[in-house]
Amino acid sequence: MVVQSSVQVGIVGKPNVGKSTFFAAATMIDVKIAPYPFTTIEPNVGIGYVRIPCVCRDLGVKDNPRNSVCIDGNRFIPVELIDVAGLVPGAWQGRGLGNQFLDHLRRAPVLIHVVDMAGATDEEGRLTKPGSHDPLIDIEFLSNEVTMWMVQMLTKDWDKLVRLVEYAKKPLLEVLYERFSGLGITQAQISDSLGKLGLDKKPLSRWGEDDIKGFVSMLRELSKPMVIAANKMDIPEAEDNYKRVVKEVGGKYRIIPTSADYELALRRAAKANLIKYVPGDDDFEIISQNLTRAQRDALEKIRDFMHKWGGTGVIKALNTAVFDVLGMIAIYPVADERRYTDTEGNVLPDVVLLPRDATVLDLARVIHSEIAERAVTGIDAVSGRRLGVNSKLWHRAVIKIFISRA
Ligand SMILES: Nc1nc2c(ncn2[C@@H]2O[C@H](COP(=O)(O)OP(=O)(O)OP(=O)(O)O)[C@@H](O)[C@H]2O)c(=O)[nH]1
Ligand SMILES: [Mg+2]
Repeated sequence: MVVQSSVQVGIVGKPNVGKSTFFAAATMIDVKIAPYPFTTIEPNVGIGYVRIPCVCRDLGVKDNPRNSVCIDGNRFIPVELIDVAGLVPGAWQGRGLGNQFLDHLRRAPVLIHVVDMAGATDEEGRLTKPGSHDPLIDIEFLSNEVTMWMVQMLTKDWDKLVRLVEYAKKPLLEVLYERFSGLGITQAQISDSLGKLGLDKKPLSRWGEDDIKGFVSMLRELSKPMVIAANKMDIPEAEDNYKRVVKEVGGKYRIIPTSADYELALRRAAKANLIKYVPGDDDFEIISQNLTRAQRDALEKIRDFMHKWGGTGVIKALNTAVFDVLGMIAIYPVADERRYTDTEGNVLPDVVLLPRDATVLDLARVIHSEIAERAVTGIDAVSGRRLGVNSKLWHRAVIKIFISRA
C-alpha cells in the first residue's frame, strides 16, 4: 500500500498575475495561460511538491521512493494544489466571476496569494505599464474578499442563528462551528477568535457589523493563512515594489519573491533534456549541445535571477506554506526498522505530512484504517528508541509502528 497524505494548498489572486503559471510550473500540468484576465474559469487541481533534505543521505542508504520522489538527496513530497479563477474587488458581491469558486478552496488550510509585484496589471487584471499599479492594494483587497466571502456564509440567515443561540440555547461555539463546517476550521480557532475580541461574552443579538467582520477576519487569519508569492520579480519594476511591500506588510505575511514564468521555463527545458535542474535549486546545468544562441541567453538571464533571489521561489513558496505557516512535519513510516523498508523491501518508500503536534497514534491512523489506541507503539528507526502511543513525532523522523493484536 502506498501511503498518501493530502495537504491542500489554494492558489489565489486577482486575474492575470500568474496563478496558472505557478500551478503549471509546480505540477507540470499543461493549463491555459494567457496575458488577459479570467483565463482560468474552472479550477485546476494537481499535485505539486514540497522539498526537504531526504534522510537517505544521513542514513547512507539508496532509497526507493513510492509516494514521493528523491532527486540528489532531496525528497519531493506531494501536496494538492488548487488554481482558481481570479478574484476582483467586489467579487464577494458577485463582481467578475463572483466568489462561488472560492468554494473550491474550502478544504485548503493555507493559501498562496500570487501578487503581480511588477505592478503591470490593474486591479481587475488588465495589462498596464509596469510599475503603475501598487501591489499593496492587491494584498489588502484579496484578504478582504476572502473575509467577506466568509462573512456572507455567517450572516446569510443571521436571525435564525441568533434564535438558535439565545432562545434554543445552543452553545455559540457549536453553532459557529456548524456554520463554517467544510471550511476546515477548528473549534479552537473559533474560540480563540471569540476570546481575543471579547465576543465570547457579548450576546449574539448585540453583535454589530464591526464585531462580525472583526471576528471573521481573525478567524480567516487563523484558518486560511496566506503566503505571498511576490511574482513577476523578473520584471525590473518589481524590485522597488518588493522592498516596499516587505517593509509595509513583511511583519504580517511571509513574502517570497518568485518568477513562476522562469520556473516553468526551467521545468520545460529540463523535460526536454536541455538542462539538468532540481526544482528549488538556485542553479542548473546546461546539458544539451544544441541550444540556440537565444536559448542560451534566455537561460543565462534566468541563472542571474536565481543567483540574485536564491532560486525561482516556487518551491520556496510551497515549502513556506506547508512547513513554516502550517508547521507540518514530514515523517517516513517504515515496516522494517532495521532496513528502513516497507514489507516489499523498498527503502524509505513513503513520506507523510502531519501537523507538528502529531503523535505515534496519529501516524498509525494514517497508515492503518482501524486501530485500537492501546495496541499502538512505535520505534524511532534511527536510534532504535521505543516510543509510546502518545509520543510526539518530529520532522524527518523514520518510524516503525507496532500494532499488537489484542
Ligand atoms: N514576467 C512574468 N510574467 C509572468 C510570470 N508569471 C506569469 N506571467 C505571465 O502573466 C500572464 C498571466 O499568467 P496566468 O498564469 O494565466 O495568470 P492567472 O493569474 O492564472 O490569470 P487568470 O486565470 O486570468 O486569473 C501570462 O502572460 C504569463 O506568461 C512571471 O513570473 N513573470
Ligand atoms: Mg489562471
